[in-house]
Amino acid sequence: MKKIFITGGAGFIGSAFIHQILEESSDIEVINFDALTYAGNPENLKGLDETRHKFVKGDICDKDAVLNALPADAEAVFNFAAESHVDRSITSASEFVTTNVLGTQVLLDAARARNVKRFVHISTDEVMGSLPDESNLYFTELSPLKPNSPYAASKAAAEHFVRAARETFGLDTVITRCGNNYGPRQFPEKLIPLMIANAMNDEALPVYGDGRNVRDWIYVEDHARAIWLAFERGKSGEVYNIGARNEQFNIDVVKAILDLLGKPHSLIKFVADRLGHDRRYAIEAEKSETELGWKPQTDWEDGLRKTIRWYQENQDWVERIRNGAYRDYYKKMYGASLK
Ligand code: NAD
Ligand code: TDX
Repeated sequence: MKKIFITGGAGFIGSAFIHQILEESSDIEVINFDALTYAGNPENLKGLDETRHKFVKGDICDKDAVLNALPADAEAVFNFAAESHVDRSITSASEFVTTNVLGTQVLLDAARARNVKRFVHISTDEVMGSLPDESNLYFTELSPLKPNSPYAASKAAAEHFVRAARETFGLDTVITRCGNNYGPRQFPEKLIPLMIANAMNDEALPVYGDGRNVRDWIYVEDHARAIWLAFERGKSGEVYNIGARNEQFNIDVVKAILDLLGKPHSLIKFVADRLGHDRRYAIEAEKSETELGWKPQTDWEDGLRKTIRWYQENQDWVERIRNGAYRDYYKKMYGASLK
């Protein structure tokens, strides 16, 4: 069995990655190291082949816990663990510095100590800042890092430490930078699941500013596949942008969700804009396509339909979150109570 160490595997993308890896292989064993913060959910791990999935509850900032869980000569560390929500980073940035920066450094040190063969760091397009409205400019791997939110700044800082571990100590590293993911099991604080959950409950859909911000959406399983290929085929020290060439205005995403659910557009409510709100993300993914032989497989309409169906069929999953600490978060964030 080949051992891989995954951090943040109880979250949205990490859990999708583990489901995919275990379904598509027979010789890989996963150690899933996750602190189970508000965003980590053991329900996301249901249905995994338990003989090849070992869950360890732990914080990536805890050096001893990481060293205890990380097997010597593991094939790879895949670092998904992070504080991942921009709005929360605007309210309070310290947790983002701790987990996203310090936690990454702890993992890099542990990977060297355990002689791990490759360190795959999951970063984001947001480290490159914002593109002008409706321009023909795109993020490439050569775009400068210009993070605008505390979240993006912490992810950019983490990338620098990953690079430094390679340049200084020769650790084999690969960084992936993906755009906005959507799909099953995404925590409802993020745009798409928030709008689906609110629409299903006939609640207002809060759209920031003029709704004309652009995000480049990718189905989570396509992202997961690209990460695996970056591990298998990526060149050491390289960065790979991942995107499905699918730019959408936020307002169009929200209207599409309402239409697919058969709900009225009158549920849309324009609210105050996010501070420092990035206008447009758009990814040039040619390097991943040519060097990794990767291509997204899920078309936007199909992906959105599948995603909505998952939330309709898993209302218990959504309701358990909406009835927990998320309820207070929502009230503070949006000044409105969930039903
Ligand atoms: P998520 O918030 O759904 O999950 C994060 C997971 O990390 C949770 O399971 C949480 O319990 C765990 N975690 C948090 N702090 C931890 C700590 N200190 N120690 C151990 N575990 C901890 O996030 P996601 O959307 O799945 O994102 C995963 C990664 O992908 C993140 O690094 C994020 O920056 C990156 N990313 C996300 C997107 C997106 O659209 N969601 C896009 C590009 C990149
Ligand atoms: O209630 C909302 N209303 C709204 O208009 C929310 C939650 C969001 N929005 C807007 C803000 C953004 O323009 O929707 C867009 C998407 O917002 P988020 O889902 O919060 O994602 P974003 O800020 O773009 O960041 C995401 O993509 C990159 C992920 O959360 C990050 O983890 C990832 O790195």
